[in-house]
Amino acid sequence: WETSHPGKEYPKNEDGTIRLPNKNLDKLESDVLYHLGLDTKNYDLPALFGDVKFVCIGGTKHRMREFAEFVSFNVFHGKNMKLVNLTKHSHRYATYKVGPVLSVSHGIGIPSMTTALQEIIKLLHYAKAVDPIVFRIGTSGGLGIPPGSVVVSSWGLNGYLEKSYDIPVMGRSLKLPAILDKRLSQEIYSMASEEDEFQTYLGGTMGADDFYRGQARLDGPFCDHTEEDKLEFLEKLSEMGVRNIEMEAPAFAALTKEAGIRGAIVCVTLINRLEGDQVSTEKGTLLQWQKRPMAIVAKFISKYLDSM
Ligand code: R2B
Ligand code: URA
Repeated sequence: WETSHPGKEYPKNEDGTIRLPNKNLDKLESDVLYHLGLDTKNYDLPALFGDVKFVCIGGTKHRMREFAEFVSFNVFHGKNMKLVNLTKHSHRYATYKVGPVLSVSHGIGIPSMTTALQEIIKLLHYAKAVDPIVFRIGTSGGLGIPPGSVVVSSWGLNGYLEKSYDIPVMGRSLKLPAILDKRLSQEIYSMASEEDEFQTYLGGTMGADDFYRGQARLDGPFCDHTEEDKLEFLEKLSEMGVRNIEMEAPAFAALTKEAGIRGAIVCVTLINRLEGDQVSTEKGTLLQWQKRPMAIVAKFISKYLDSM
């Protein structure tokens, strides 16, 4: 059984702060952002996070610390260097703040990412941050493009090949559209330059709920399809305009849209899935490639701040 609910989008307040329509929140004496290790009673969230303009989320704690360092050096020229993990005692996600930029890890897959993202949305609301933009920087498997390429997502596709994020709620499926902010994705795509040593593409991103079978891999512990089935499926995705496969895109697209927040996904591809399944590129190269989405987002942030 599937019940479709039209995806609602909640406009921001006139001053650009985030409006949350959930009236139950008004009844709380204090709100605990459990996985971020923050709450509205013991922390002055407007003082701590009220100046946030950009939130960048990504899978690993290590990468998000690197992004904070990258922004510190490249956007703020080494100022604001002392990096402290602000959510250390939650033992879940790592959060770093460099001026108006927040860098937060989200783990692997939709449930882990949406737990972090929903608490970030509440945090931005309580902090009264004005017109914040949220990015996901990540890794992915590419479709027919050279490994090391960057994909800026225009939409997310779920495992059933629908451009939606489907979440079971009380025994029914809630369906939210997974379309990303078109202007923002194009602005980010336009950051790519001929001098880059890699190609950047704009296209659809499939977010699978599994790394192995869910991405048609043949190298998991279980496999019930053939190589021909896999290639046929990946070709079909390509024809639909999908450029890469990762594990969070539809949910990220849907929740940022629902909150009325501009959001973008920028991923590097670690492998061409038409040529294989194993991510076997040398570690140092993989780490270098992961800097590519960082560089693009940092360039966007610099440009944005210069124009303010
Ligand atoms: C990309 O990489 C991770 C799996 O290796 C997952 O979080 C994703 O979306
Ligand atoms: N992350 C994924 O989810 N899939 C890949 O193929 C590579 C990274």
